[in-house]
Amino acid sequence: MRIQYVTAGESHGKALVSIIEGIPKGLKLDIQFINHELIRRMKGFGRGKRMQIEKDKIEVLSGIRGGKTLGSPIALLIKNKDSAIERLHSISLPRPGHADLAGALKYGERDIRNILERASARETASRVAAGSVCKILLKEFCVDLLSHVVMIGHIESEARLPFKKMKQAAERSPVRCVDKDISRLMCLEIKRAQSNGDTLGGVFEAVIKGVPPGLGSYVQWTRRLDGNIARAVMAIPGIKGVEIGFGFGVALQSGSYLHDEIFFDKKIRKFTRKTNNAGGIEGGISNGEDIVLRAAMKPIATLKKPLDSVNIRTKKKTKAQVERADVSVVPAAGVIAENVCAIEIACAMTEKFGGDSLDEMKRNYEGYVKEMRKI
Ligand code: EPS
Repeated sequence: MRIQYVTAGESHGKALVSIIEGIPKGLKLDIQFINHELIRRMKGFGRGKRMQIEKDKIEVLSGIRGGKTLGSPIALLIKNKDSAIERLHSISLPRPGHADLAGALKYGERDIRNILERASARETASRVAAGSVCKILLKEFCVDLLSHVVMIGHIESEARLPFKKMKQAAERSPVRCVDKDISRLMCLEIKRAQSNGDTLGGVFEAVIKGVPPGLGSYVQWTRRLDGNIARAVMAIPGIKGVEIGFGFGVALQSGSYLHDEIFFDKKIRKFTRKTNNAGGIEGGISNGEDIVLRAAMKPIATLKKPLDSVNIRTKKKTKAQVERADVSVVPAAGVIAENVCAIEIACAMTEKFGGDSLDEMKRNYEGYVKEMRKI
């Protein structure tokens, strides 16, 4: 059985909820770790006032006894402090770039409030809660994930470090950029956008380490690991492009340059590569190298200097709605991507190694690794 999850909750409703099914029995859930992931999502220079109001933390509603999973669905609750949904004013001025107009047309809605409450990126807190449960499962199999910001506006960082160092350096930076000087420039760029009543997008990179070869499959398009990862990352609000490995750059390279040549290390009895342009996935299957992806995020659609729009009730020309909002959320998007990727990898792991309990899953995993060595 694959892991499945759903989320519920409006941005200013009582709470956000995640229900996750398919996590094996016997996994020790570190609640502090889950809460820490939620706080990581709230951080980043460029965040707005809402993040000063909330202090996201989970309450476990089901699926756990004595600190360990029962194998039953896990329900997690995050209470909203700003939960005034019933008292909030109605909205009729759609923001270009937001779900406002398309959502109003789709649901036959004249109050955009009823659209934006669920379309808000606040929902991603529930995805991070579900993702962090999957991160805990992946830790049992030595799979680890990181994200770092490589571009905000026009400011770009080309710095790449070994996994552990990159993870630590991203955590220290206010914009999750591993280059200190570029970090400072990114903060200045965000300040400049803020003083102009504007917003900024950017690019983050995520790296997944320790993924065994053989996750995902080419036998059915729905099982391709790259397809599932790209879908999960593209489904983060504001994401407009996802690249795996060399990404769009592959179109410019010849095959002889691009493809990662195969070697065999007799000592450790392992196939090795000197390059990883494939980004760890070939034929829709993990190949044992790090999975590397990047995603481009558009600037936030709520502008202090609003763009032209049309009042959906009167049809008169107007300026778009001005709301409390963030200036840039690229660092947070990276953290969300880590967590949704953790869900996809955990899905593929449970698909391959199955098992109702963690012990059973581990036995299956170890057996597979042993057999793989014989090839
Ligand atoms: C968010 C909470 C929201 C926004 C942001 C993400 O809070 P509020 O709307 O009350 O200020 O800060 O939402 C958006 C970027 C969006 O486009 O809706 C959060 O928890 O991440």
